[in-house]
Amino acid sequence: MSTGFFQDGPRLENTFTTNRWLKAYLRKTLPPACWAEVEEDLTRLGERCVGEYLATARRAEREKPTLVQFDPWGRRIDELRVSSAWRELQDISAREELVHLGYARRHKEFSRLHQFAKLYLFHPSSAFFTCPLAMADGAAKVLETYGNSDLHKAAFAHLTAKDPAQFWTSGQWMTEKTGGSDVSGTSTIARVNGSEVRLFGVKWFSSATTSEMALALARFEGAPEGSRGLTLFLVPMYTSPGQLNGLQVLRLKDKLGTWALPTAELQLNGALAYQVGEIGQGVKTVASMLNITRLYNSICSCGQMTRALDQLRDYSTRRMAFGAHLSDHVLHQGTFAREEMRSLAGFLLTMEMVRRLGREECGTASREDQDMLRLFTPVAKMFTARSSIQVASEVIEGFGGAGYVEDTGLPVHLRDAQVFSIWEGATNVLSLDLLRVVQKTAAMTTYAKEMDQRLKNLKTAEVQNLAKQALGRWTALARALDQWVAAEPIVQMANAREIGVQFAWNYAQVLLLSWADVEEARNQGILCAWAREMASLSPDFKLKSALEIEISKVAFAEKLTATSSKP
Ligand code: MFK
Repeated sequence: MSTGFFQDGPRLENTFTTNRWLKAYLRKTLPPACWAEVEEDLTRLGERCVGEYLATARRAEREKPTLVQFDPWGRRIDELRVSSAWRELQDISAREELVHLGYARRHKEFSRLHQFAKLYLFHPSSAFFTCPLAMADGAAKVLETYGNSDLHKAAFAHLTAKDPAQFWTSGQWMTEKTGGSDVSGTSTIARVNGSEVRLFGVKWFSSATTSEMALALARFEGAPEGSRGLTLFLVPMYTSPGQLNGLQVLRLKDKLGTWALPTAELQLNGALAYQVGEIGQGVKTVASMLNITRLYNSICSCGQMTRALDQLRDYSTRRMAFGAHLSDHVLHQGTFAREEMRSLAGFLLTMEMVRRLGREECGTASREDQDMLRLFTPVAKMFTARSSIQVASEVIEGFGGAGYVEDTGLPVHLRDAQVFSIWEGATNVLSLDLLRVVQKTAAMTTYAKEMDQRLKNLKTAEVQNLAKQALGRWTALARALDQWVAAEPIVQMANAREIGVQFAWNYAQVLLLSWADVEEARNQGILCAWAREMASLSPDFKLKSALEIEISKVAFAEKLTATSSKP
């Protein structure tokens, strides 16, 4: 028999005005005139993200994409059917100028901050439409940098359009059966026929299959093996409306999450393609796309964490257990604060990289900006991606059984978060990218210098006190880093992931202290409390030695089973 009790579910309000740090952060970071415009835009967007955009995204998730491969008479058509809501999300993205802002550069070097603040709010109400947006932005970056033909320029104009009728998104076709992280085994062939180039091969993961174009890696016939033999191509999806460009959609992937997003396997049977960048420089050319899409991955992880935490915070004030609201239980408070600090650290790291990206694109970046951008793009991505899984898991647990039930709309947080650490480079691959930067550039020296300067230049008393502890930790880490840089390759590699985590926590704390230092008293008090909480989360670090690495190989060594002694 019903008790007549019904639990209130979590409620969301304007996600900008209720955000715990975005407003204060932007107010301190943007010039006043720019901030006034951005604030108005974000206030409007924050309202839509809990209203019509969220409803559209939920509809897109309910009405999953399907693939119709044959017409009633047996002709191959490969028609991808997506919810009208998915198409609406594309139009919304154009009208919100979600890619356009980054290239129109209305706010000069601050344009990227405006754009990414919007993506941060939009992502959790977008059904992952941010994936095609990431690809569109990454492709625009490649074409802006390397484009040299009318066709390149036309594609760039579409990718950065704010008119829905003109706006295109892009796919990225790199992954093949032989490798996702390691593209050196790419077997797609680029065949030259007169002035045309046509691609033949299978692309194993094409996200954003509804896009109008893609950037694809392929190997010219006769080109060397390995990744140095790869070239990048622009491939239109259609040659005329409804006519696929020499390709077949083999099937849609049945994925753990991102249900509205059509991800497909494609067979390229002579798809017309247009070279971008130099022959044999495909990886280097596509890297500028990867660095953009990785920042998207980071900001979307942050948006997802914030949304999940917002829902739990609200619910905690409605749910009673053991005679008190959840929000009054000390263990719940501690759990929540820990996850919220993870989310804040990710936000600070990502926005700092976005700030520097804006400078780089407007020609105002220093050498140090460039070093830090290159060093911390993989770090921010690996940290936010793993954090979003952890946060989603804790949030779901915080809701108890309700968190595990589909129609509460909560399980999607965990399903979707899991893709962040896979999409655009797995954690270990990003750790190796971090190592690549350390080995090839002077970025480590720049980082060390910046940490020292930031910690020593803090002015206010409360912040300086915290800085003393941070400086102690940093000094110890810097010593370990010296050993790491000088270590043999196997030791460098084995430690790269943990080093990435250390970089993330240490730099995020220092960014938080720098921010606290310029805030007025009340905000400074809050930021200092957060800085203390964040400091308590940083794991201790000790460089793994060659011996320890040898020992850890035991996980893959042959098991001590009795099989060999079986008769
Ligand atoms: C949203 C929902 C999605 C739904 C489901 C999706 C499921 C997942 C689908 C996927 O498959 S996601 C995976 C996408 N793939 C990747 O993210 C690739 C990951 N692998 C890497 O990032 C590798 O590090 C890389 C392919 C780049 C390594 O290639 P190489 O050829 O072994 O690297 P190499 O030789 O070190 O670098 C070649 C050049 O590029 C070098 O420059 P130089 O020629 O001047 O020396 C590098 O410095 C440069 N480079 C590499 N990475 C760079 C870079 N430059 C700038 N930035 C970078 N990030």
